[in-house]
Amino acid sequence: MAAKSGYTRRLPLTGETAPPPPSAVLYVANCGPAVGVTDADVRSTFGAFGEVAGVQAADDSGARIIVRFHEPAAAEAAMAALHGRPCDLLAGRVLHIRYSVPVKPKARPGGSVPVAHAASELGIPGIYMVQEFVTAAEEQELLSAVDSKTWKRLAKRRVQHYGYEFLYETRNVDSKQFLGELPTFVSTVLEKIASFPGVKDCATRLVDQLTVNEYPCGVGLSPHIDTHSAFEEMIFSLSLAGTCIMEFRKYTKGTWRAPSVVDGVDEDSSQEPECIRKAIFLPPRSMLLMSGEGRYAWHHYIPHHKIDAVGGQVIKRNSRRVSFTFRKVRMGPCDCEYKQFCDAHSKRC
Ligand SMILES: O=C(O)CCC(=O)C(=O)O
Repeated sequence: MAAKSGYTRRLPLTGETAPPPPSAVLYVANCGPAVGVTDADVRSTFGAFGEVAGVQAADDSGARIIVRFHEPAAAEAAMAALHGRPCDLLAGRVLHIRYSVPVKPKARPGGSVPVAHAASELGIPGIYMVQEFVTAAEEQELLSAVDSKTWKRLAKRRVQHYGYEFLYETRNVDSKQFLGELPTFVSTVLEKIASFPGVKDCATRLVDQLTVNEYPCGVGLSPHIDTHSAFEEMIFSLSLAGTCIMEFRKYTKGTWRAPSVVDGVDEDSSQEPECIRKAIFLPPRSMLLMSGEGRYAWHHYIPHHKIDAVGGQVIKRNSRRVSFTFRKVRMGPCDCEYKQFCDAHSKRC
């Protein structure tokens, strides 16, 4: 994750056994506005060990901060007293503290992307978003329905699959293993999908696979393009309960790459090459359609943030987000126009 402060925690070097060199700067996890700790709390807690030169957010999470002392000895004393044990001045909160180092500059320009409130502001062909797609009562019914079913636990989130099981190792499905029709609790959503703006073909059955994702607060999803050979063109994603930002990335030297997600463990994407980035805010009850270029050629990504900056507003992700992603399993070859992003094309060549 990019560090806004210009500092990050110092990771031990391979084979390192000696204690880390002293530094006046500390990286403090489990501390910050997202977990109810104010700047004043931090200054009074750490100020007991020496003059605090500055306190800043370590990243966008709201739960990790950088504390800068003037003297390394003060940082050392604070770490010895506060790391890994309940802190009385912070209502028993356990802080995780390391020495901090300046972040190395990245090869590509990073930083935040302006966040759109409407798909039309994104200017990505094939991406549509409808707010209040389901009512608050329908949202509650959908949440109760999935909460009464069995969740499958992945590393950072829980999932359910209907129609066909989604296989994370290959990011594909076994199209011969039909699990059955989509559950009746999504019937209203399916009816509404057929009248979605941008939906080209209402006559055929539009979707037959559903993945329900439950993301705890602050958990995101690594950048990916849904495998072309696995699913047809239209992918619908309904957001419930919580909010998120969805970022779209088009790699300028894009080619199809092997999936980077195994068993739901999302890899760090900070080493990604140069790309065009656009972002949209997804409120609860909104439906997103990814089709055409937006589905086939742009990666979609949910940053791991506890706090999202949307326009001038700071939006706390203080609830889980549950998404219902509806797709249609592809039974024939993919004949999209976006060959450089197409796994089916790269297999044929
Ligand atoms: O949570 C979402 O809205 C997107 C889910 C998604 O992209 C996926 O399951 O592959």
